[in-house]
Amino acid sequence: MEQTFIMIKPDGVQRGLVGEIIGRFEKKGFSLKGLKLINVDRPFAEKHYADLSAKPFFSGLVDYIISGPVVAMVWEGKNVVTTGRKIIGATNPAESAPGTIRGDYAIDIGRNVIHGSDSVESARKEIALWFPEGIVQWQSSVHPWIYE
Ligand code: DAT
Ligand code: MG
Repeated sequence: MEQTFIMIKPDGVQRGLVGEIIGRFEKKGFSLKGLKLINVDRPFAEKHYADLSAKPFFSGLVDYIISGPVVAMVWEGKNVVTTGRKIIGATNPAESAPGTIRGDYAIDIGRNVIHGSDSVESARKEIALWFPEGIVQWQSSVHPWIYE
C-alpha cells in the first residue's frame, strides 16, 4: 500500500493545529504508520529541502523549519500521496481552496503549516530520511469498511 511523508511545520505545532490536522487524515480513512515530535537541525532541514537549495527563499525556509518542533508522520492508503496533497492544498495559501488545510489555516506561503510528499518517489526518500529507525507495522481492523 502507498505511503506518504507528512510534516506539521513549527507554526502548525505552535498554533495548536496538530490534533485537527491528524484528524483530517484519520477521518479520511488513511492509516498512521509513524509519528514523532522532533526538532531538526539546519543540515537535516537542508537535506529535506535539498531540491530547493538554489531558490532565493531557501535559507528563510530552513530557518522556519528549524524554528521549533515539527510533527513527522507516515500515512498509508490508496493514492495517499496525491490525495494527501489535495487535503493539504496549494503551496501558496492565497491560492489554497477553502476546506484544505492551508486554505483553512494559513495566509502566507512562508507559514503554510504543513508539508506533504509530492510523489511516491519523494515519499520513499523522505520516509527513509525522517524515519531511519523504521515505521510501525500494524493493520487497521476497519480496512474492509474503507476499501471495497
Ligand atoms: P510544497 O510544500 O507545496 O510541496 P514546494 O516543495 O515547492 O511546495 O516548496 C517547499 C516550501 O517552500 C513551501 O511549502 C513553501 C516554501 N516556498 C515555496 N515556494 C516559495 C516561494 N515562491 N516563496 C517563498 N516560499 C516558498
Ligand atoms: Mg514540496
